[in-house]
Amino acid sequence: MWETSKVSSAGAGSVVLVALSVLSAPALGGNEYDAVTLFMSAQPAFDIAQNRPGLELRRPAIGAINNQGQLTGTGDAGGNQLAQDTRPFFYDPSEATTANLGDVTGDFADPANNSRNGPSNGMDLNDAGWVVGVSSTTPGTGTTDDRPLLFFDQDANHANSPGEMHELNLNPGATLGKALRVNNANQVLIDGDTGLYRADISLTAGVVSEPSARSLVSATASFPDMNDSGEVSYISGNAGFVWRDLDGDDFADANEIAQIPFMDATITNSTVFGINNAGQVVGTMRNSQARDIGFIWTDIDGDNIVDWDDNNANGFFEANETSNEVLRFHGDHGGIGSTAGNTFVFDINDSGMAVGGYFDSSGRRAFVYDPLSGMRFLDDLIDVSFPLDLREADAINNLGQIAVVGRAPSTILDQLVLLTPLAAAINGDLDGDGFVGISDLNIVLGNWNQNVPPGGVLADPSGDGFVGIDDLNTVLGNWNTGVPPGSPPPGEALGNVPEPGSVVLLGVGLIGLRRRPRG
Ligand SMILES: [Ca+2]
Ligand SMILES: [Ca+2]
Ligand SMILES: [Ca+2]
Ligand SMILES: [Ca+2]
Repeated sequence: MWETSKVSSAGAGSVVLVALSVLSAPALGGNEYDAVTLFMSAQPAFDIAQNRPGLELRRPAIGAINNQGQLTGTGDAGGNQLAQDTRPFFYDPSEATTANLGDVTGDFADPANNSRNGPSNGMDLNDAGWVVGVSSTTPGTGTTDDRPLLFFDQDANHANSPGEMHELNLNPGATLGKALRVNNANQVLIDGDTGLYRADISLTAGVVSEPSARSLVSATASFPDMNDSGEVSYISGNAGFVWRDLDGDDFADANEIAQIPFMDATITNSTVFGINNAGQVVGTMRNSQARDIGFIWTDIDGDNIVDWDDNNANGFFEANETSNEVLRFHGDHGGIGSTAGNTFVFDINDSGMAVGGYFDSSGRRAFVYDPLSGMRFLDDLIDVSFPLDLREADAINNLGQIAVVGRAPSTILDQLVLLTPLAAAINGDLDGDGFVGISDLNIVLGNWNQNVPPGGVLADPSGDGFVGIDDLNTVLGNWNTGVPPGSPPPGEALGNVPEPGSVVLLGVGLIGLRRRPRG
């Protein structure tokens, strides 16, 4: 129930109060995500015309989803999991199609061809739809023929048309390479036998150009991620690192590299899997029982150092020590609260929603974490009739869409599943009941003038962490959108739909009032 004092403190809500004083708190819960398996989605017309083999979408291998809902990862052209049948896929939601991107030599892994090239993979894509990955260029095994690829659907036919697949240059001194990440500043992370480099790429009218200079991130690295500021997280040896170019010289100075602390002196292992545009980093730390403990690090004081209370001053961040910068999952955190099992956090979006997998002796479960609701298993947030178990969540975008690995019970066949938040289906439908109305307005008012965790869809449709005029206008601007709960079946007359009345007038009148306090 909203409180009069909260709304009044906004200075502009007194009219709203009168109109809504009898409203009750909304009912929440039920399904939060629409789940769709993309395992065998349709091919684009172009691929069909070219007789290209379709791809089955098995585990996307830390694949990626962008803010258009496009996906990339690795598909299987043969259905029997042979290495030479794997090719990058490009899922485009505008036609719900999955394209076989082939490799840089134009080999699309036709199972009837006995000399098809080795495995190629899609690794990442940015919001413009640039796909990066690795292309094997010969039928041989091994990595010596690996080359970095860049694909862009220039003609918007959802498929790899002639001229759209590009081979990128290798790193300085390198004989092989793979493109692992791309950001919205057109930077690409390329790994090879001389290290992990950050490269600036331009793609104009189908032509790629690359400056010769690249920034060496690390001589050895795996599983890197990169945000739009060019900050890079990566694993090297048994430790996780973050490079932030604090002096902006495109050079990884020693003082710019943060190491994720180990949790224990006897089991020295920490990993990182992702970094978002707020600079938050996710991964795992390992404790003295060799359990992987997922974490989110937020560098609150901006010194690029993981700060914690090292009570015994031994340089290890042990389970009984605390930090206001590091959130750790289970054991010492009020999430699932298990005392066994391992938690891997694989990705985090820009509003701090993180996804990953919880693994123990009884199996694997995909989870989502958000600051409002904590850590929850995704199986519990979808329709109970969905036939697959959700085993691992690999990627999340800023719309809250999640790429998940699913598997039917008693099988070993991994399948790519896309989860889309139901609440986001209609802008302003905060409680996810498919209709924008009084209950949604009440959620905004109930949190009026409050700072809430960024991205908490329950009370902040604008996603900036503060509930105010923008959020009110989002609800009012979509008023009456959708189907009111309890409506008669189609064809029958609709009952009375509540109108916001004077609230609408107030909202319209306040659209120009954008200044907002922040906490
Ligand atoms: Ca195309
Ligand atoms: Ca620097
Ligand atoms: Ca710090
Ligand atoms: Ca310690």
